[in-house]
Amino acid sequence: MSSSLQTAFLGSYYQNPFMNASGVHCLTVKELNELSASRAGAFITKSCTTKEREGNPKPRYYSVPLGSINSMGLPNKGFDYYLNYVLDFQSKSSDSLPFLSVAGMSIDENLHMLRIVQDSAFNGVVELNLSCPNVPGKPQVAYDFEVTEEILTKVFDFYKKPLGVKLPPFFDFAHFDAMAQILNKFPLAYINCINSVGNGLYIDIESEGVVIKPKNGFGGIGGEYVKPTALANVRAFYLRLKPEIKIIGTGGICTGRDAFEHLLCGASMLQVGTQLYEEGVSVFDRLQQELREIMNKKGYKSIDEFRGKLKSL
Ligand code: RRO
Repeated sequence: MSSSLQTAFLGSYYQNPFMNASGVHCLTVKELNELSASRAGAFITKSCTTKEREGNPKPRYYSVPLGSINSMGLPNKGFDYYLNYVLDFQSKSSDSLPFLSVAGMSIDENLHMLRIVQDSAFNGVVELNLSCPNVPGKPQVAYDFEVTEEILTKVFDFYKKPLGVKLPPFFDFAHFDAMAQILNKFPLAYINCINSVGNGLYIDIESEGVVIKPKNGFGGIGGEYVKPTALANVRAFYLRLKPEIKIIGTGGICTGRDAFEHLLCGASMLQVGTQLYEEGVSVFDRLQQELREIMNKKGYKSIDEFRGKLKSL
């Protein structure tokens, strides 16, 4: 019998664990419809602010051999646009729950959007993005541990629906420990590791210049470059968080093997960013086929048989 990729997540069943990473192929209704019609197990909307934003000047995304660099600057169609989309989706589809990503520019803006979601008919999952690296003058929230705790305290004062947070990569055991201690205080549904590796610099040797316009070429790095960092973050938090907090693995998923590695580290769902940008929504067919082949070869019938079971030496 062929392996099943069926995934239980927050009380819902998804046909497979793959979804887009917020920001890729999810800005417009057209793109979101393409995702929901694709073989992706689930989808998430572009991180949004209360009002529509143009984002940073172009060029602001650049593909490089080992991944991508972006400084999009949170372009989005505004909170109402995405809330209406997911409400409409859930009224037509009973099987999988949609994910709505929010990224307010202040604590109050996040609380404002979440209050509206709380009072709405939305029954999906909210991902609170605490890690946008690209808004000039706005540091990534989750690198400030005190502010992170303050936001989560204020959010869970009133927010009772499933909520996860998108985290930036951490690079030190002291930071894994400190962040996990904060996250464990809250009824989080999940964390998503990782957002792009913030403020990298890619240089074109021909022009002797940078490749994206905003922030003098500095931008978030994604793709193959970031997989080891992503895996480390998934693993570090899997070992530190209470079991009720699930993990979505994001970063460097280009093949079924990358997906298998994220699952082995403990991820429940998997998000694809750079590779989806490169390949379009057919990437989800290929990834499922490749993951299934690996599982068949190893004799695994379900993901639960190996999830989180990375061996130490
Ligand atoms: O829009 C962006 O520049 C952006 C966001 Br909000 C994010 O969370 N991560 C990223 O790499 N780019």
